Amino acid sequence: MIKRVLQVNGVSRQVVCEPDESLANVLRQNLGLTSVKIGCGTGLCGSCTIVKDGKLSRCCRTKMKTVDDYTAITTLEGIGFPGKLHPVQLAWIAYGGAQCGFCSPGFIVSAYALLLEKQSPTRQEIRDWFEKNRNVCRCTGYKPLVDAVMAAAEVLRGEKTEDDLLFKIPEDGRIWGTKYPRPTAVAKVTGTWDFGADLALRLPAGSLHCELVQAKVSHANILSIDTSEAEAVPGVFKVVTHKDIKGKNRITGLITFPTNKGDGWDRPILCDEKVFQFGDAIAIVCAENPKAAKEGAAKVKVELEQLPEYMNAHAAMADDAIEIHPGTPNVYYIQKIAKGPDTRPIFDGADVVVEGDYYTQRQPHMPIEPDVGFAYQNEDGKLVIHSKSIGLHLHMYMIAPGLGIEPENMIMVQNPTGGTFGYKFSPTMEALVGAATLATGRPTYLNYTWYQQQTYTGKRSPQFTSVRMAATKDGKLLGMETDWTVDHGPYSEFGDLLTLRGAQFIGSGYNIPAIRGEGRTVCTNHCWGAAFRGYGGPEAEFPSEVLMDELAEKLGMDPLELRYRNVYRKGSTTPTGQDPEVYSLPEMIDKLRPKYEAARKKAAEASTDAIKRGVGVAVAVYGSGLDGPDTAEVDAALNADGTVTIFSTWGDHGQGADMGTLGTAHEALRPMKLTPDQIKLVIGDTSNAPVAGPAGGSRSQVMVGQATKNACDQLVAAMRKPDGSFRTYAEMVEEKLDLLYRGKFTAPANDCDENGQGNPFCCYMYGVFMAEVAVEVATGKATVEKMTMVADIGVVNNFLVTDGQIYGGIAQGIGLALTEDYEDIKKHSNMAGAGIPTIKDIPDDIEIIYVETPRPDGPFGASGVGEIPLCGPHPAIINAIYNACGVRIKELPAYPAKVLAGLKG
Ligand code: MCN
Ligand code: FES
Ligand code: FES
Repeated sequence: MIKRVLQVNGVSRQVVCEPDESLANVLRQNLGLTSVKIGCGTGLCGSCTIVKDGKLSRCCRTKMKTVDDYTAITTLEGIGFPGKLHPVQLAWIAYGGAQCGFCSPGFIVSAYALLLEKQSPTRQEIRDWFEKNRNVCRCTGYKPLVDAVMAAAEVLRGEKTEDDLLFKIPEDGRIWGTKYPRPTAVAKVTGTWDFGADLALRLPAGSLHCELVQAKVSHANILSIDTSEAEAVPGVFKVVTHKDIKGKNRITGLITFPTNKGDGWDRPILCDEKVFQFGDAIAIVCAENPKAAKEGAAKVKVELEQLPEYMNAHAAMADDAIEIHPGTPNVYYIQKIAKGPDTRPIFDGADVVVEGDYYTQRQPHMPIEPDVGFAYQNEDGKLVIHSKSIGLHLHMYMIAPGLGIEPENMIMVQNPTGGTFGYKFSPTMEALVGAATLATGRPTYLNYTWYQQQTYTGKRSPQFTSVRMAATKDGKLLGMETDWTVDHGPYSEFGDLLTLRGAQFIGSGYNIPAIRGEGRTVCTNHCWGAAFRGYGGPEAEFPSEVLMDELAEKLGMDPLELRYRNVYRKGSTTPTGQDPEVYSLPEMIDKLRPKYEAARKKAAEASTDAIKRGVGVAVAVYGSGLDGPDTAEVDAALNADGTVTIFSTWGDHGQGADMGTLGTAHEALRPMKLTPDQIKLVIGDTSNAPVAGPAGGSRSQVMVGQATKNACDQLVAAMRKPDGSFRTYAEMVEEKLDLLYRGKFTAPANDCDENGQGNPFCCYMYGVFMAEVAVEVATGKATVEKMTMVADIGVVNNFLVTDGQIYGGIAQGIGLALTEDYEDIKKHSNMAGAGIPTIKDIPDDIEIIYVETPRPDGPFGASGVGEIPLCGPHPAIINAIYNACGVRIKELPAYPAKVLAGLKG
């Protein structure tokens, strides 16, 4: 142990710690300064940024033995706090800089240091600073952060006042359709929004630290597991294996369709007979401290018989491949599409036919906050599990039989969450901490390292897609044939539903009268397929949107014009045969056209021999909802002081369930003339709120929004007196009127049939994307210089949120196009290796044009937004690369080496 005296935020603080402990952990654990967040833990993300002796430092990498006595340290707590915010914090709120908020403390400290050094930085200097100091954000697309620093600098220079940064409620009192800041913003910009690892520091004494014993191979039989040496390590309380699990020891994958050849019970909580993928959990070492847990985990002996590893769909489909789950074929689900007449005669008679093969990769979600959770038994003996779950009730039903506990004896709570982008549509560690607590009788806590986050949570499923299109010579689409193969990894979880997305969204946006095709879900030994923002949309729309450009070229037609001729108009139907709910695509393309012409002219003028520039477009459509009659419930209660509380399980990835709920409830409660702070939010606890459904499929604003509105409408109706005035709380009690109302909504939609035909969604989101790209001829490196999105997401609840959703989604689309992958388990296991976009990868110039077409089935006309911005950037970028330099990339990501090979070849 060593002792140090540190000058922290202007005061002397003494600490005693291990010499090898990190400064980040000491600030967090010994001094309670939890604004210092630990994301990557390896110096790559900047979430632990502090000022140390006048310089920025990523203190997760700093060992205490290298820190001198009296080192001066400034953390976010020393810069501003609730009630006295620094201008940078105020600006972060005003510009929507904190979505999930996990990166915010590190960024704000970094921006604070920049503004001490430079009073009037340019936008480029701010970008260079964040790049140099490795501040990485996965939510915001960076532009709002640069906006915030510029505004804070103006305040610090006296050109603007702090008051200028505060949101002013309009005179009519309405916050719907404004930039009202999200209610969690102050906590997020002050580092007081407690994420799972922060909450875990305050678990009671006696809580156990968990460390996983994980597979280091991708496919094997387990011959034996020996825990004896591990259990002898001082401090180890128990090593939990499959033998300790009282239930089925399986997480159900909730098979959606009867034609699925699996039964869904394929994912072990703790491996018993087999290892199915790298990182699979085999045992949990529960110990009094993290060190003992780690030491114990290293001593668990697992004897394995290695089996052939099928690391992609083609390998698993080979004739000699063994069944990964014995008894279930590796190709376990087939989805057909058959719309309109037979396509064969159409293709035979068409003026033009084009076809191509495409691949979208295993995109990693890369939240900055690694997975974290804890469990305990409450005073009623119920098992309470806290995690990053964005589908609390769903996860409860998926893990309860495996744990051997009735759902009514469980409570699920969502901790403040540092981004998920869909990976938390899957249970990850919920069943692990649940099993550990049931086996030990103690509270248990598990915090993945970022390496574990990357190697042992689900990813976007890679997809191989072939598409053929037939058209007349004037560009009218006549028919389409498709074939797609989804590599879903070893676990079936929602794999059939994902494969259905190929039927629903390949070629979506266009009226294609005849479609035939088949998709299949394949079990492999690479990382399991989880939902990822867009869930099948980016995979489906990449092939058809690149092929549309190939068709345009063959026809000698402008690609935007080809799209314009074919997009949905009255009388058109979607690939599933549904009438679109609105027909805004022609108007959206009209809005883009002048910008497109200007961009093409600019690109032509700015191209040189060394740097080629090009412009690419893409259309994208995605549904808001789970398929069919999607349902949500929300409660609204009148409080004694006249305020209203909303009880909801709208899951919050960081997108803004808080603002979504507040904006919708405030609008619905407007007759009562409540101010926003008179609406209290209780979100994310199954013990006090009904089933809102998971926050996936960009469904929440529509489904949960409608249920919220319905609950509020009922309350308002109950409070309204015959003369139009409203009952007080006392009058409601006196008249024995209910004080709590349960709002419900069921989408007017139906499931697709075996041919992929039906009306699966009541609301869709539409996007038209334009990418302006520069390609460096010497290296093949493509840089996106500007992105434009025309978005129809219905009527907007909150523009600060939807702008942020669009910037952030576009940034992930750029990553999908150019840099991101999780193929090589070694190389892609850290943020940099896996290609997370840093600020230099994302243009500062991102333009959003809204076309707000009210949706008949959305609350106050709203549709969803979350996923659409990630459904179109990648084909637009790939089309732009082709238009710049003539290289058509059909397998993502478009690494420089691939483009260079194309340039040379
Ligand atoms: N919204 C709005 N007006 C509209 C539509 C939506 O103001 N017309 C707001 C909503 O109030 C909500 C947000 O936009 O705050 C997203 O709403 P919606 O599209 O309904 O999506 P969900 O709330 O169901 O969120 C899920 C969606 C998905 S599926 C993924 S994945 C995702 C995403 O949103 N992951 C995210 N956005 C993310 N953003 C962040 N920062 N982090 C993630 O992990
Ligand atoms: Fe320290 Fe990522 S840089 S946690
Ligand atoms: Fe930056 Fe979520 S707000 S990572």
